[in-house]
Amino acid sequence: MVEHAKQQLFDNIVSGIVESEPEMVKNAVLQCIADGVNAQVILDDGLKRGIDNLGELFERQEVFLPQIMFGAKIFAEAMDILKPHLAAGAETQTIGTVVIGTVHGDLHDLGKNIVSIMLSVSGFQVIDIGVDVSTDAFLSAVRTHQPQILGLSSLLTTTMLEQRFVIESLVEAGLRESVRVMVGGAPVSERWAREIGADGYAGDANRATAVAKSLL
Ligand code: B1M
Repeated sequence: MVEHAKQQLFDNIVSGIVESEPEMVKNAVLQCIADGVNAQVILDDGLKRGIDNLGELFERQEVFLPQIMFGAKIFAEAMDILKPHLAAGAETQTIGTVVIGTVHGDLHDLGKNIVSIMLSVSGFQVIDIGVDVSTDAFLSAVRTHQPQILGLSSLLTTTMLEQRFVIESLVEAGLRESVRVMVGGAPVSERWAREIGADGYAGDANRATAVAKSLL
């Protein structure tokens, strides 16, 4: 496919997310797939760029919450189209179980969902327990599913603190030795992960897969 035509499709995806035009995004994603563009590239150069642009506009108060919510919906719908293509060539053998969720007080799930998809594609059984997950619910999921890895996602500087709380609660419940904890999300860093006693940190979904494998 000609480079400038591909770039035009990525630009349509970005504009469609920023300008609340779901059909523009859907058509551009489908066209990219039909043209054989790699699903991961569509995600990175189209969808993620679009939602990041929207976030920057929000920060500058040039768009407001309803536009972000609509952009997130468009993103999620496009992910439904991309998911089978990301999963093409997926591992069929299960290499471990991951329980993953977004911490209490936090409703952001686009990134967590991508991490879940990439972990599944890499052979993990993923038990996604959703958003705004209480510490008790994380502990209960660890008891029930006995995963090798517990994944805690957080997108807000305020809810990052919940990651620490979950780890402390695992210790108090006598469960800490039974599970490795991986943390992630935009405000989270390697340093924060070390500070709260997590076993691993990943800055993006591909890294999350590599880190999860290293934690097994
Ligand atoms: Co909100 N939001 N939001 N938001 N939102 C941010 C995060 C913000 C940075 C926007 C901004 O001001 N620029 C800001 C946070 C500021 C801060 O804390 N420092 C913010 C705010 C303030 C808020 C509200 C408080 C706004 C309000 O109400 N006034 C509110 C909070 C609601 C709540 O959670 N209680 C809110 C609400 C929302 C929506 C609901 C409208 C929507 C979320 C919809 C949804 O997720 N279903 C939303 C969105 C979409 C965003 C932005 C624009 C995009 C986030 C996103 O999905 N990115 C965001 C700005 C931004 O980040 N550019 C923003 C795409 C996604 C693929 O990336 O999530 O980073 P990300 O995931 C990556 C990595 O972080 C990593 O891998 C993923 C894939 O590569 N990763 C992990 C994620 N989890 C991981 C876990 C791992 C490992 C890696 O291991 C377990």
